[in-house]
Amino acid sequence: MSSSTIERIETCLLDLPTIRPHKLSVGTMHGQTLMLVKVYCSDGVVGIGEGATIAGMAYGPESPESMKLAIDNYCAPAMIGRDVTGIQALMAYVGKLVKGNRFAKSALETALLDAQGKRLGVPVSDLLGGRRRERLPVAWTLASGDTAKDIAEAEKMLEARRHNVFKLKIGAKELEADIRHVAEIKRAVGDRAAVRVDVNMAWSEMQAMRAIPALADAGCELVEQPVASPAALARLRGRFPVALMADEILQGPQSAFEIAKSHGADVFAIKIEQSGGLFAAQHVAAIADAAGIELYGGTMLEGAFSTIASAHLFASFANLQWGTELFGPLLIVEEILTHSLDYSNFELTVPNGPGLGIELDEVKVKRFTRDGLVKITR
Ligand code: MUC
Ligand code: MG
Repeated sequence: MSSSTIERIETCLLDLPTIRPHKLSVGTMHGQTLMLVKVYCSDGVVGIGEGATIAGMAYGPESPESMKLAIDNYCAPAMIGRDVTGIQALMAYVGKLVKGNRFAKSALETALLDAQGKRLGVPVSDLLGGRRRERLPVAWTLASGDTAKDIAEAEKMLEARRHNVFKLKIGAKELEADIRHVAEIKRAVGDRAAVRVDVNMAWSEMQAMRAIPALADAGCELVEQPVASPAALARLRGRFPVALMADEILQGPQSAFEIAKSHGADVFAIKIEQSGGLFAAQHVAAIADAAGIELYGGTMLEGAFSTIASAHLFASFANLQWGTELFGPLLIVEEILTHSLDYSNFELTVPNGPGLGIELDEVKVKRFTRDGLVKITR
């Protein structure tokens, strides 16, 4: 195969409104900012990647602005002129020069995989070992902050056959109010849908001890990241008839190994960005499989590019016992694609064209680009 090198790298920030306010215990989102990165290669191929996070810097250590800064000032200058076909070697080189910045690296690795797939005429899932499934179950998050509104939203989703697994964002209110909220929603949807909760680390261990049995009684099947401490999560695990899932404490393979060693979770919410890229997320999955920990395909409420990169990866997993929550593009007002993604019958179809198999709509990109600014590194 002929070699190809990187000629230029472009980044921009897109500010997109959400379809409604999205309320988490860490903050309320009214919009989502996507950091898009385009890698232009000497053979004419262009790869696209994306970085996104939740509620500015309230959720994690990176922001779309910090991802852009890391790429523009440190990663991109080091990557210009380098061979793009050896993705792991190139990302290892970037890793030597730039520590941390997992989300920025995930965006770059996504762009390199998209480019390589286009170059070889194969989907990204083929570059990750091949897909085991064509469609992925997709949960929806009910997070309007109002029980009646959430029930109405759940009914709409069930009616449209778009989602029949609902994750409720709790942890911002009193325990009793949150438990009532979950119980009312589960009562309303009954056997037609599964109900899970995400506390986003808001509880102390004592609060979790009080709340989790009540949530189990209400019919909740899974509690995501109830507490911040990995040790507290490990102590809670196995005490209640409900699965406990690690999310925020899962920051790449090393943390996955530590959690597995302490029997610290029943389920891992794997996210490509939090893992530090698709290959690192593959390692997290391997650790989970080896430890008997079940898997869930998580999201940072990303737009189409990170969502579909995640879909290619999750489609290749041996185990995906809890499905996915790859609904990010549906929460923002525009998909920014020329062709819509296929969300139907409670599932998302994994595209099978070359690379990620999706195409950016440049007109929409222009409309939402912050200050019309694109940074180019040559
Ligand atoms: C999280 O904490 O899992 C995923 C779905 C959602 O609504 O928020 C995210 C982040
Ligand atoms: Mg979570």
